Amino acid sequence: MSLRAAPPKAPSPTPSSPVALPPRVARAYAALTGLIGIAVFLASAEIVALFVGAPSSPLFAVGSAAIDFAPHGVKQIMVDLFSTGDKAALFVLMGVILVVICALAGIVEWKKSPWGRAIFLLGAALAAAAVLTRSGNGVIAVAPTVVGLVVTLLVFRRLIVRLLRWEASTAGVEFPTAFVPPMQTPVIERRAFLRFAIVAGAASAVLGTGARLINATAVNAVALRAALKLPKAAVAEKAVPAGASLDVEGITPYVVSNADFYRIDTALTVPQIDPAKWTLKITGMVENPVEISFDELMKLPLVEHMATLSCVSNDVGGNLIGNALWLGYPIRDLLARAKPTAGADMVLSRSQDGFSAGTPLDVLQDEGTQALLAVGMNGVPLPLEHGFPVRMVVPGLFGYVSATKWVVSMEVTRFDKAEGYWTPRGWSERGPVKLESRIDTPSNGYSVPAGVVPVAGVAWEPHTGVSKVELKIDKDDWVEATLADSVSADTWRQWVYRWDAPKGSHTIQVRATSATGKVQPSTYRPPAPNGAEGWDQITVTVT
Ligand SMILES: Nc1nc2c(c(=O)[nH]1)N[C@H]1C(S)=C(S)[C@@H](COP(=O)(O)O)O[C@H]1N2
Ligand SMILES: [Mo]
Repeated sequence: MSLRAAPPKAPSPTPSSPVALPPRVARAYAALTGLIGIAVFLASAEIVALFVGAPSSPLFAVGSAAIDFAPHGVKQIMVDLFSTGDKAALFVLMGVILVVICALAGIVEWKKSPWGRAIFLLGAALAAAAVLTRSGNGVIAVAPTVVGLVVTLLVFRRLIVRLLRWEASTAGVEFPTAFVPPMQTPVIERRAFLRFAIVAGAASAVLGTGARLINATAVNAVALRAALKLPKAAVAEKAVPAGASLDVEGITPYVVSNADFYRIDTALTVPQIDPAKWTLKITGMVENPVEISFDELMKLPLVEHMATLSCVSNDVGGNLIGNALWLGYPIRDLLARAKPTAGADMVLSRSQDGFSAGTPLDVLQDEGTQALLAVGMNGVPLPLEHGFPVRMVVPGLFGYVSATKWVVSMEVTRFDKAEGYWTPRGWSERGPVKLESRIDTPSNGYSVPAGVVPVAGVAWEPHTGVSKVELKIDKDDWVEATLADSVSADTWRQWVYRWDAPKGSHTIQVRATSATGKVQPSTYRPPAPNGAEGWDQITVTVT
């Protein structure tokens, strides 16, 4: 018998002790970690959405995208099985799928990092895509999803590392990666994992539910817009003549789709307005202050009017211009109710987000100018970014002095007493749109094969109209392009010149003549303070 005592053995936990971690149990904990991961994601995203706007919530976006994109068959089965509860059933089904995938992500990360995190990354990318497909959501709307993903990846990875350490400690081995603090006993490692899991899970549940409830009750204009049906126009616009659209590749379409329509505003996030709570007040120098609700507006005889809207910042050759079919009520008729008093010469319209525009009163009252308080754009309710639920559109005036989106009030006043948002910022008090023309095709700097090359584009002077478009190719004389038709003088016109292009490098300039005989001036002027002037020009190489 040896006198030397055997070194005391580290007490290895028996399988029944609470710190033991058989692989089956570890796997269950890994799955749980994936569930905590999705809870952290949803909670942090909902919290960020409190600031960015309810429609930016990935939960909302994925839910409503699922309703839009669920294949018809699935929808029908849902309706058949659950009658009116079809949406709830769809969401339960999605929830179950989500739980399974996230639990798997936990197990995958536990077994083969970083593939569990990759699953979260992929899921977040899909959620971001769903957010971006919601009309009204701009790029900033992905912020909740992105922040949610970053927070989730950090918390989720940390949880998995804690679990792996606990596992390693029970096996009496070192956790393979350098991780501070150094490995502790299984009891301490187990506690560290559980404590972190409980805190992350509970905080997500409490804060996420709270933020979700606030977001769910916040005005969600995306959902309200989707539920809105526009009335039929009492006065329809003339049909677009077949000759308004030239068959030329690369030319801007006569009517620009809402998705392609340029957007300019000072709003960081798109205002969320509930039509049921919207009113427009007409105040100031009027005999009869007027207040009209959205419901009242929709019951009025609405007028369809096609008009080209343009931004004063549009440089020569620029694309801050578009043509659309607007549906709305003539502002002139609302002003007639309010009865402006003598001496008033301006209407200062204000938006919910603090923008304002000063529009000449006589333009708004003019019988021949279809200035609209618009609710529709190209047959659908105004997209959120184009002013949902109500905006102004005034043919012939730049947007900054007339086209107030999310409009909530009109104050009848005087130019010497009030000014619109851009006036003190270096832009003119008045902003009639200038006569301009643009070459859409060929693109500047491109090569084209010799032969007949269609040179084409658009020309405009909304409310006056364009009567002629000419091209100057190199030093040759001006040649006249063919003008397409238009619905009225309030819209731009397409034009084309079929050019027999000889080989070599060529410069092409364009100029328009208005319906009143004015020729577009050649001297370049920049957009500030009241709109660019000058001829658009391209250089092409014919090979
Ligand atoms: N509330 C609000 N309305 C606004 C603006 C704005 O910044 N805020 N910009 C104006 C300008 S400068 C233009 S050119 C038009 C652009 O309208 P769109 O974004 O629908 O093309 O909106 C006008 N209405
Ligand atoms: Mo503008």
